[in-house]
Amino acid sequence: SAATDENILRAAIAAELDRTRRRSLALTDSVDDAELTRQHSPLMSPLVWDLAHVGNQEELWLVRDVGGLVPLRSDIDELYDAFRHARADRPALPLLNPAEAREYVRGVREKTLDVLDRTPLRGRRLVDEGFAFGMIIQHEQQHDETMLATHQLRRGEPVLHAPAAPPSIAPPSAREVLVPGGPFTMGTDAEPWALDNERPARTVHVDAFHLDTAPVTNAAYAEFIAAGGYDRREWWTEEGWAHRQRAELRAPLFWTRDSDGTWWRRRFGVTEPVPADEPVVHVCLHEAQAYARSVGRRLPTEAEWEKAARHDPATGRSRRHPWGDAAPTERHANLGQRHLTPAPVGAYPLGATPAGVHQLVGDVWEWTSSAFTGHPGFAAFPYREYSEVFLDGGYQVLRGGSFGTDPSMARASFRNWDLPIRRQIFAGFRCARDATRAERT
Ligand code: AVJ
Ligand code: FE
Repeated sequence: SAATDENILRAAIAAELDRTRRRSLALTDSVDDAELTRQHSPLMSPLVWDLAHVGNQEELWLVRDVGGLVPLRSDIDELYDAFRHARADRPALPLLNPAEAREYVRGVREKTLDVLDRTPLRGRRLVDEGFAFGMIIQHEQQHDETMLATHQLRRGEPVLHAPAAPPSIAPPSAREVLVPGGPFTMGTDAEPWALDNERPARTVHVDAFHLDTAPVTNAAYAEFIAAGGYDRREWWTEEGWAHRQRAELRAPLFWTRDSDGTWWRRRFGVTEPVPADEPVVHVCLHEAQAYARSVGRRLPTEAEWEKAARHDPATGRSRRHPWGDAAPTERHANLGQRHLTPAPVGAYPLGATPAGVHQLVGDVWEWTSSAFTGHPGFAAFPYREYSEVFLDGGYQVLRGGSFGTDPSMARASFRNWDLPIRRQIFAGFRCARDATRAERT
C-alpha cells in the first residue's frame, strides 16, 4: 500500500542518514582536538568546520525549511556559510569547538528524525520536501570526501586504516574502444535523487571518438615526466604553462623522487613507492591536458564521457551505471572509502561497459575538457547556491567518482566540478581521440 511504501522510504532515508553520519564521525573521531581545529592546508577547512557545517546545512534545509521548527542555534549560521568565508579564513572564526560541534550535529539529527517522521513522502510533497533529505545526505557525503582530502593533506602518523584495494584480475584487452557517432540521452529526469545540475534529460549528438579503456596509470605518467613533460612548453596550453611556471609543478601532488630516481608518494601518512598500475591521482586539469597532448591525444568532453559510461547501443537507452542499472556492489567499483587508494587497472572487470571501458566509476575522478555549465533547461533546485553560482565558466567538470566518493553518487549522470588548478582532490584522467574519417564509417 502507499502507506507501507512511504514507511519503507522513510526507513531507507533514516538508514542513509545514519550510515553517512558514521563516516563523518569516523573521519573526525580519528584525530585529536588539536588536529580537528588545525588547518592542514589553506585549501581546506579545519575538520571541525566541515562537521559543524554539515549539521548547520541539515538544520537550515530540514529542521527549519521542511520541518518549520526553530533552530537549535541561529547565531552560528554565518560562521558556516561557505560563501561568507573562504576556506583559508575559517580557522580564525569563533567556531564551535570539537565537543560543541559534536553536540550540535547530534542535536540537529534528533530534530531531523522527528521531521522525517511527520513529513509526508508522496506526490508533490515527496518531490518538494522528500528531496531535501536526499540532498542533505549527498551534501554530507560530499563533505566526507572533502574531509578525506583534508586527511590526505595532514602530516603525521596514519590514523585512517582500510584494507588494500583488490588486485588486477582482468585488465582491459584493448587500449581504446571506438564509440560510434550518434545521439544519446544525457542527464536525467528519472533519477529521484539527481541534483539540479544533472537535469533535465536531453538528446545530445556525439561524433565518433575513441576512448581509452582505462585511466592513465602512474607508470604512464612517470614516463611523461621522464620525457621532460614538465618542461616541454609545446605540450601545455597557454593557461596551463603559466600555471606550471607559477606553481612550479614537477610531479603529481604528494610525489617525491629519491636519489636513484624511484618515485615515492605520501598516502594518508604512509610513504610508499608509487604503484605502477594504479590510476594517477592528484593531478590538475593542466597536467592532464599536457599529458594527453604528449601522447597525441586529448581529454574526453563531458558528453563523450557520459555517452561511453551510459549509452546502451542495444536498446538506445542511457543506463544508470557503466555495467547496467544494478546498484554498485564492492565488485563493481572502488567507492565509499572502503579502500584508501585507487585500485590497479583491471581490478573491476565486472564494472566495465559492454564495450570494455573499465573503471569509469570509482578509483579517481576524471577531468574532462568541458567547463561546468547548465544543461539547456537547467533550473536551480532547491537552492541557487548548490550549482547555479558555479556556472560561470571558471570551473571544470570531473566525472566518475573516486575511492572516496559514496556509492550513492555512482550514478553516471552525477557531475562534479572544481577549479582547473586543484590537485588535492582525488582526480586523475583518461585520454580520448577523434575518430578518423575511415574509422567513422
Ligand atoms: C560538488 C564537490 C564541488 O565541495 O564544493 C559541498 C559540493 N556543495 N557543499 C563542493 C558541496 C556545498 C561541492 N562539489
Ligand atoms: Fe557544503
